[in-house]
Amino acid sequence: MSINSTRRVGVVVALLGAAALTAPAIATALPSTGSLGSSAPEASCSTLSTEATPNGWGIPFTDEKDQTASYSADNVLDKDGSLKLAVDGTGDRSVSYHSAGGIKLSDAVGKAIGFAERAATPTAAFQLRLTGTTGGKFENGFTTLVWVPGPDATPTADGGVHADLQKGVWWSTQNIEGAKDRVSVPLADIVAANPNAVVDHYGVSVGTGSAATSTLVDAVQFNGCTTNFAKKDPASGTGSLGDVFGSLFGS
Ligand SMILES: [Ca+2]
Repeated sequence: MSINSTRRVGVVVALLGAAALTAPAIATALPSTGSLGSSAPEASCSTLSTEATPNGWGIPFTDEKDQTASYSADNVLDKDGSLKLAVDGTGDRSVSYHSAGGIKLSDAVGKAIGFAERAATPTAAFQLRLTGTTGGKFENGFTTLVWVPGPDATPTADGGVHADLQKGVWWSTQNIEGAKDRVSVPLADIVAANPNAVVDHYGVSVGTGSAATSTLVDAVQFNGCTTNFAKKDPASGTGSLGDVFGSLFGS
């Protein structure tokens, strides 16, 4: 090996090292660029959430931090696992959220809301954490809208999809215009009565009030984004690093 080729290898190794150091920084910086040029911060779409790489899914609220969900190798409708929601009694709750970036509720209901579930009976609920609602007790208009499976919900014993929940009925944890006393009403009616409502977080949950139970959830759909929950990262987890290498060596 000549001195020149040895030196070239050294340069390549240095480039690889730089790419490895740079790639995570790029990945971390990306979501923040979404806020440029828009009044409400954009929530990035997380198409995959795994035990090692939750991609923004979890519990950002300290008063709910113990109500954790877990990642399971058991499947709903695909082959890579799911999100497991489990409670051990009526006082327990299990939930996972993702930022919705403060999009308008009226815009959110223009796109499909849904998720896949496998449990003996339909169990999981969908949550929309709002601010900007009208008529409630909180100054910032905070409430949570909840969709729960009714008697006509899609069967889930062999895996099923709760689709088009934006057309369904929801109840509100706070009394607000259009949704009072925890009575389920059409989401469209809530939207009409709360024109300034925005969605800060969305999520899936079990409890409070359920007897000990568990369910598997997957393919959570909101605002044009579907998140696949999987137990493990894909085997080709170096894909993004490979792209960096490709751009380095392609230039
Ligand atoms: Ca999955």
